[in-house]
Amino acid sequence: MGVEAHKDLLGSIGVDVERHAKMMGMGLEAYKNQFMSQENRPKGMEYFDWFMSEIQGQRIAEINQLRAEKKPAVGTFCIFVPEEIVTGAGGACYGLCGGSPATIPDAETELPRNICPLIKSAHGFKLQRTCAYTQSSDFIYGETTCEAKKKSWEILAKHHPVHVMNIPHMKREKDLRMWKEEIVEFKEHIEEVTGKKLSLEEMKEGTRIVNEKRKALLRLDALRGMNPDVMPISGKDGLFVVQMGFLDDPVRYTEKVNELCDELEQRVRDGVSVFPKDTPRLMVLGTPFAPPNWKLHNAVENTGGAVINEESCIGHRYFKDNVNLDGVNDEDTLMERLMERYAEIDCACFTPNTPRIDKIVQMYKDRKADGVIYYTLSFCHTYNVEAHLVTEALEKEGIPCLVIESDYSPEDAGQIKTRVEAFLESLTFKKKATAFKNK
Ligand code: BJ8
Repeated sequence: MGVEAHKDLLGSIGVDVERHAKMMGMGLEAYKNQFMSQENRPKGMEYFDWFMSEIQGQRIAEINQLRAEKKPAVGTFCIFVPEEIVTGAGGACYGLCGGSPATIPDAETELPRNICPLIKSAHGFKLQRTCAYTQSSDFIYGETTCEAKKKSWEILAKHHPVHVMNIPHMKREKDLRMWKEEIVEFKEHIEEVTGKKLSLEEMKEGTRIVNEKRKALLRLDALRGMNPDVMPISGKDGLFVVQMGFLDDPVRYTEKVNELCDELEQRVRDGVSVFPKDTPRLMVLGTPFAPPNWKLHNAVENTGGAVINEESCIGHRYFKDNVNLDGVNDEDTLMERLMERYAEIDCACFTPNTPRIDKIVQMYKDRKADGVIYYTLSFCHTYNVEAHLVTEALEKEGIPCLVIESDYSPEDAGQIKTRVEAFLESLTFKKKATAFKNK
């Protein structure tokens, strides 16, 4: 079916249909070349290939059907948004387009050039009206995580309703109290949109649904990275599955991720790996990879490496913690538990953020990885500055690390490839030397 079949709907929600169709055509072509050409892909990826073909078609129709039933549709740019509440209200909470360089020139008519590409790309999608998710949302839920985002909401609000959540930058008692109030306020805002009070049971059900989704993703993460001898799925496919988790219906998505994991478990039992033995296995740390930002994964996996995990918000940081529902019998306790879960997020916007550093070292050891790439988007000051402390800790542990700062333009793809190639060579050499020493 695809976008063509939903042209009228797209037009009715204000999408620039012609420009949108052109962009989607390019996106699907890129997906075909970069993903569907991989050999020995798990059969379970067929669902995600289908979802990609309907990403701005059937899924948009589903979201707009929910809106017609007075259910909320909330667009986000950050994992701090309590999606459990939107899900509990029967609505859709999804990530908005923000990973393409094609919308940046438009954004630069309103925003400065020297800010993070994610913010500019997302802003440009709104100005161009080429993200059907943005066009479908009742409101965009912004947060005060970084300086550039915080200020850009004021400009974005001229074009689309925006509701901003105040995220503290420290995790002291008083900060957490304020955070809980923000979650309560978010719930009240959802009630305003739907014109209906949310019951405790509905919110608990929304929480159960999202917990299950995160559990499935944690399962996928373990299958990707915990067995050094068998890597049953490529890093690119692994990343793509996680990316789609921010758009798909959570119940259907969880079912499909679990089906894929069943197949991957079988592959592990049968020793079916998509990479040759001794392929250097890398963890990637840092800022989120919004689709179609596949540049780094392509660079690694086209030059003989494998990405086994993303320590990122489109990755492990998103699904590492769940909401504890044990003994939750009233709304106040639920709000407290939500706050506790969200406060576990170790985004670099917090100071101090030492748990993130300890976690990275532990993850590396658990996965018996060969090296890490610390990846930041250009002008992301929080992750760029935090790189110093992370690389210092990695060095102390003797963990090989390559730092890459990049934006969405294709111009540095060649340079990144060369640097990744050299890094992989050094890891292969180290592996051989260790094997020789242990003989
Ligand atoms: S919880 S990482 S999703 S804020 S990359 S826009 S921080 S300048 S995306 Fe993020 Fe939430 Fe944190 Fe995760 Fe700013 Fe940095 Fe750009 Fe960023």
